[in-house]
Amino acid sequence: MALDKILVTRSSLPEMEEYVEEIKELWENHWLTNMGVKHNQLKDMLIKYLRVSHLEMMSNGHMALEMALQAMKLDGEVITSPFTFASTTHAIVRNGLKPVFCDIERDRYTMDPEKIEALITEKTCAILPVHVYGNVCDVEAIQKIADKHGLKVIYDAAHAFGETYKGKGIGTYGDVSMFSFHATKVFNTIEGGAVCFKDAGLERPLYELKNFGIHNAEEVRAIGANAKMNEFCAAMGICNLRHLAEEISKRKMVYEKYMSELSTVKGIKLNPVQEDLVSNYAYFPIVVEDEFGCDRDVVWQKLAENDIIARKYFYPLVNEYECYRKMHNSADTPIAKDISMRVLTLPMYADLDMHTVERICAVIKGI
Ligand code: T4K
Repeated sequence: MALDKILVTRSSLPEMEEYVEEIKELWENHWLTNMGVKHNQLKDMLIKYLRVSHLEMMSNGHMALEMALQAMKLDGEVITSPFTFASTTHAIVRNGLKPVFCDIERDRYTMDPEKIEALITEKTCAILPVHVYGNVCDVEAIQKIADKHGLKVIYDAAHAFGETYKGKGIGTYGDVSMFSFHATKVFNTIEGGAVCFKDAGLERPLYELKNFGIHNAEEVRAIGANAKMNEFCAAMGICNLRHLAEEISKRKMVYEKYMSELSTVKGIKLNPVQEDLVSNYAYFPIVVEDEFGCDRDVVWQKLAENDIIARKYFYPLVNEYECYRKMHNSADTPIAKDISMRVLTLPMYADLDMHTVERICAVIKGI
């Protein structure tokens, strides 16, 4: 991709000198992975930052979700959203579980709690909703349903790092939450992720599962994977976490600029921050409504002609993927289907300058 293009996001990086300083120690101790000093330091920092009781770091968000589902020893059907990245559903299926797709709410793009109960069968073991774009699911309604039916709740919080809802860290809702620290996320460790959980009993299984299920030098108790975060990634996380508050406040300025530029454009639906949410401004989605006069793909094309590469997160829906469409029908999730045809996420990152935001909005207004 040419560097002069404006891409949907751009990784945050610390000053190079800061990172070099942070990794110097690794040349002294030659300990590069397998839960070293940086890994443990970042873990402690994250527990405080996210205001959670338990957390295990992983090599990426996807493995965090896979390991969490395995550690919970779930069996049967999992109610989830098709309006997400491939990872969410793949983690379910790769654990031998069956995804059951629930439609989303039109305004916040997260699982519609009113549609969950109709999907519950005697095989349902869990609900796995997604905090899409950093919009928080209706956590209270979902918990009520889970409690009533004895189901676990696992949140895909890949987009929601650092958010608080009603004064509580977002990772404290449900039984488990997964965060992604991928290069494209608000907080990155290059590749990385974490799982936060309430049940202290999951700590040891998660620690062992991410290290091949090794219990001790002579005993392997479970069929684990290799999902350890290495020391270079953890060091990047330590540096990036120091600057995160500033990064999020810059994102907020970008968000406010977009809102003021686009709020008067008829047919462009914006995504206001929910009440009681301290947002991380992860993404800037717009929904192109009929009133705009042309469809989402035209908007995407016009932006691309101007070297602005917006992305259709999330199109197609997961239940339309080649690997799932024989078993699932996107007509069963009509709102998710409709939004996936209309949504566009505009460039959003801390260093996006106001002049570029104006230029992006001018292209949209010009259509
Ligand atoms: N659940 C949800 C809801 C998720 O959105 C994701 C990941 C996961 C689970 C899984 O978490 P991880 O296992 O990834 O930790 C990107 C990311 O690769 C993916 O992490 C993310 N969601 C997804 C929404 O977006 P692509 O295929 O769109 O990435 P790509 O390579 O096209 O990059 C998008 C833009 O980001 C580029 O145009 C420029 C920028 N970029 C990219 C990279 C790789 C950078 O600035 N630096 C970089 O190093 O999936």
